[in-house]
Amino acid sequence: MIRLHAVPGSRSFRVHWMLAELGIEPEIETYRIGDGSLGTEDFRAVNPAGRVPALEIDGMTLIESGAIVEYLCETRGAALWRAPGDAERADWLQWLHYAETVAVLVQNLNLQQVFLPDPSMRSPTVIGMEVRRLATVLKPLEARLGRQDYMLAGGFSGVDVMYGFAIEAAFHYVHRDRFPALQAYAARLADRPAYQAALSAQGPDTIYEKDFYEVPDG
Ligand SMILES: N[C@@H](CCC(=O)N[C@@H](CS)C(=O)NCC(=O)O)C(=O)O
Repeated sequence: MIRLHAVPGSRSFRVHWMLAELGIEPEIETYRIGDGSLGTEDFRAVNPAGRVPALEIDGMTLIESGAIVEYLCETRGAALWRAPGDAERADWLQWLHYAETVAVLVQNLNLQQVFLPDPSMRSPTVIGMEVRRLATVLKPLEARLGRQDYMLAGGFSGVDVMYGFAIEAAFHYVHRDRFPALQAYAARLADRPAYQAALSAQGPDTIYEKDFYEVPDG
C-alpha cells in the first residue's frame, strides 16, 4: 500500500505527479490548510509537523517532498534519476533542492495574501520584498530554460517534477509575461499525461481564489 497525504494545489502535487510518472496510483487522504484537518491527532500521528506531503511507503512515512522525489527516483525511477557518478549528478541535486528556494517564498506570500484571517494584518512592505525576492530567484531558472527544454540538459527528470507546483504557484505573485521561458516550461510540464492524471486525481486547487495577487497599497 502506498498512501499519500495531500492538499490539492500544494507541494504534495510533486509526489502525486512523481508517482503518476512511475505508473503508481496511491491511496489519497485529502486535507485543507486552515480548516484544522492538518492538526488532528490522526494526522499528527502520521506527520507530527502537521504538513503535507506525507507518503506512507515501504513500511515508513516520508515527510519531505524533495527527499520523497529522490527516494522514488532511486527506488523506482532510474530514468528520472541521476545516480552518484552521473555527469549530471551535481546539477540534479542542486536544481532539485532549489525548488524549495522558490517554494518557501511562495509560501510566505501565501501566508500574507491568502491565509491571514484579516487583510489588515498584511504587511505591504513584506509582500513587496517577497515578490521582488521571488522574481530574483526565478531569474536563474528563466536563463536555464531559455537554453533547454528541461532543468537538466539530458532531459526530463525528477528535478522537473519539483517545479510543477512551484512555477504555477509563483505566477500568482509575479507576472508570467516577465518569464516567457518559464511560462513555456510550465506548459510543457502540464502537457505530460502523468501531470494531467495527477492533477485530475488530486482535485481542484483549494488554496488560491484569484489568478493574481497584486502587492497591496501601503
Ligand atoms: N519542505 C517541506 C515543506 C512542507 C510544507 O510546508 N507543506 C505545506 C503545503 S505546500 C503545508 O503543509 N502547510 C501547512 C500549513 O501551512 O499549515 C516539503 O517540501 O515537503
